[in-house]
Amino acid sequence: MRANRFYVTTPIYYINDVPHLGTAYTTIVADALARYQRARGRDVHFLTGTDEHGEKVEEAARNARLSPRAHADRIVRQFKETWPKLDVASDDFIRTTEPRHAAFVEDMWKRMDAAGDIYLGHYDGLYCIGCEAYVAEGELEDGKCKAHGRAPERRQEPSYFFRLAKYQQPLLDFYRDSPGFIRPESRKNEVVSFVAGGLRDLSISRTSFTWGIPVPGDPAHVVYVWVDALANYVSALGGPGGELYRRYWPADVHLIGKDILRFHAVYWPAMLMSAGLPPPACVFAHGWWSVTGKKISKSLPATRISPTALADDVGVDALRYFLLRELPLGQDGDFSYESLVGRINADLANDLGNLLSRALAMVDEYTGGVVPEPDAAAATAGDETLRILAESARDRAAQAWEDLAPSRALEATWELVRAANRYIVENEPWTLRKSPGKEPRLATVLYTLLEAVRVAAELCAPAMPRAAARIREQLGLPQATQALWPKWGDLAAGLQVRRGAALFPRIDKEREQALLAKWAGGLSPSNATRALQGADRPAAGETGPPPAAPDGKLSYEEFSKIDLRVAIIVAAERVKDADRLLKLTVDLGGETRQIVAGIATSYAAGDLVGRRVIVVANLKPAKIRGERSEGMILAAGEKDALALATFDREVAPGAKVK
Ligand code: ME8
Repeated sequence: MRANRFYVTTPIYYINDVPHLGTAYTTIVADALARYQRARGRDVHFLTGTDEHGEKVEEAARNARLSPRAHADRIVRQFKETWPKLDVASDDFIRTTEPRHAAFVEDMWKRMDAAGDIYLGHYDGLYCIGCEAYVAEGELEDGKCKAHGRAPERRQEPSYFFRLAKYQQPLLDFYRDSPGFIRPESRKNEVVSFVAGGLRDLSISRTSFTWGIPVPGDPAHVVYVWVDALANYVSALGGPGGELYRRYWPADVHLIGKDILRFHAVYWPAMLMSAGLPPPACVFAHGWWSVTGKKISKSLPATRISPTALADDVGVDALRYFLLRELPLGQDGDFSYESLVGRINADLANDLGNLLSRALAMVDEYTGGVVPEPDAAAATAGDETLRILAESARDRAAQAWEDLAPSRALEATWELVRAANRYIVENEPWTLRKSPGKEPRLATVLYTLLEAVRVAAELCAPAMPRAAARIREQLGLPQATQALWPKWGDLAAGLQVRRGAALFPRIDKEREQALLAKWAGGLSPSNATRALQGADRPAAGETGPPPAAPDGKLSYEEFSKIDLRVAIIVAAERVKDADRLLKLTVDLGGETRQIVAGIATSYAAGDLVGRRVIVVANLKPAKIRGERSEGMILAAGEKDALALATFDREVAPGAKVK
């Protein structure tokens, strides 16, 4: 990377299809890389766009009964609308039908021609429109293209050729001298052996259709769509004479899928060498997503996941987190809804969401919501351990983002999130709060905890910009115009924190079922909507729970369905305008919940904090006086003299009551 500059690109997508999970993946990864680099204060340029010429697009327009231009405008609008909905913030969007693009394609052609690398010949071969490339007989399976499942057509046409063969040795030398050019490393060998096996000159013009950029000096030909498309990375910078070109070229990363590696790692650097322009620093080919085991394809509706619809169902942050975290960049992966829900519940609701709500609930309750001043005299080795871990997580995350390994960056981030959750349990702020003279220690613990939350939020920001912004806001921090890579200790005491709704609500069984049914297309819209809204009564005609046994006795199996857990009350307050109700925040080990309990006439709010109680943890959430209640606390006795069920020795929060 040139000092302080970072230029990252996605492929420009064909407009024979709308954005889907695969194209969204590449674009979200590129966006996260750009956000990380911006957070490091670098001058970032992030480019995406659309590849609008060629036979494939001409064919798609014909099928849609539109002119290629009208078809292009229609699909391009969908791309331009989709990316911001996924919080993709590119600096530019290039369309190959723009004049600025054609200008550079012509310039590049002339440069290659001037280098003596273009000649007129005749092509006779098999052409796959899906690939927009000639294919060799040996690459076919049962006479069909392996990638597109269609038989290529025999084409005989006059064609201009690029002297690719001449660049065999220069390319091999370049790969040797620029070891970081093809990544991941595992993909490099396949390219090197392809080139070492011998290169044939490349056909770079077509006469069989007209939807393209005319060849300079011979308008009977249009420029081959791949030559046209690859040029976008430079045309978008205004070509070699442009200010942006001087600032950003060569690109730091062309992020692509493995399907188009050969075009980027062989043809593109050879064309640039011929045109006298430097090649990009790195082409990174990521892996392939399948959907529940199947290739994403127009003919398989179940694989046609709309990324924006999915983001509407689970939240943009959750979708982005999942895609970045689930699959190490470079590897193939299978998308399944169950694993999406699993990650949301485990990593986002349980780990990060709970960390935030636990921390804010305690600060709200114990210090009136003010970030306390830590007291160096009250610090312990445990605080220091958390600081060291936070700094190491930050540095490992940075290294991982630099290495183009988002999944590893998030793994490091989560080490901090989990350590911060453990820090709460180890330091028991609710006990400190009730111990006279422990105020300085309580202040130090709460400060350290909030600082860990803040650092974790900043580390999450490249992947989940909304969650990071929300955490900043709840911590009372000003919204940075630009995310900043965090430094431990920067959190100012005195800020006013603000509690709020769950950052990532847990997807409970019922909602999960509803979502799964919706995604499988199995729910009627009314039932799906009802279930998605979390309605708790079965609809008319639906079967309810099985009737109780006639003698009223439960089987052990039925009893064991009740999930009783040990919880510690970490905060309690009265519910406005309700004499009997207290709103409790309880710590269930890895999880914080809000429970509304009718015990206000038996207990004062302040006496409850720190108590261990028994919670029915799998009770359906309910709204009581407008407050969400996610469980029930066990108690016995008359209504004004209730006694809470508790324990006669210490048990860890979250432990099962049997
Ligand atoms: O190839 N898994 O455009 P394209 C992961 N216009 N990534 C996927 C994917 C999947 N299942 N499906 C698609 C083109 N992608 C040319 C590019 S660039 C100068 C010209 C992503 O619309 C992946 O990045 O077919 C792949 O390389 C790209 O979409 C192909 O997009």
